[in-house]
Amino acid sequence: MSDEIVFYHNPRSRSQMVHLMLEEAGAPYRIVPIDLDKGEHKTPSFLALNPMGKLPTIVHRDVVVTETAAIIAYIADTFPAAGLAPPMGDALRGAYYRWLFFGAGCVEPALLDRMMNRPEVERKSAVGWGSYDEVVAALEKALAQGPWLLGDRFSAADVYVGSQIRFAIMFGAAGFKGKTVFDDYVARLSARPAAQRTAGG
Ligand SMILES: N[C@@H](CCC(=O)N[C@@H](CS)C(=O)NCC(=O)O)C(=O)O
Repeated sequence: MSDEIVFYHNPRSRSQMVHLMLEEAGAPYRIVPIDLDKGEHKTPSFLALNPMGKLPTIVHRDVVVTETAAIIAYIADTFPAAGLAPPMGDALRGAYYRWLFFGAGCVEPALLDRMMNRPEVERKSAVGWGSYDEVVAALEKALAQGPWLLGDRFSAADVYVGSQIRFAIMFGAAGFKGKTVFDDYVARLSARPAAQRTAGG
């Protein structure tokens, strides 16, 4: 069976993060371009893969994986030679999971709240991501030592959360833009060869 990952991609979408991850991992892949304007993500054949009709979506060895964070974690584990996930039993595995899941469970909804001007709920204790400001502060603290979320070790968590932070800065999100800790982190990410290979898509 081919080891090639079939990657359904549109550069104007979250699949950009997966593109970066595929390059970081040195994984074999083939891009299937998806034109969102033409609704190619809502065709019966695409919906058979991902009933949400969303990107990113990959197929590897006949297995479909969706959800950006899950795909990134899957690639890290499937191509271990790239060293993008601390192995089972490594103490850093805890921090690795922590920041990957924080990206999906906290950064993503907090950022969308802010970008869509959704009012913050009154009962912060009942909301998994607390508040936008707390999410920003947690990331700032996590990166205070650097250079990466796991300290000296670059990981797939940086691919995911780093891309979210880059996106936040690009859109001028308060708390991210103009803050040295985030600017320097994104500059380190952008200097990586994989980031340069995938710049613009
Ligand atoms: N929870 C998903 C969200 C994916 C998502 O919303 N993708 C957008 C593009 S950035 C999409 O495909 N939107 C098209 C649509 O829903 O019609 C993830 O993290 O991967």
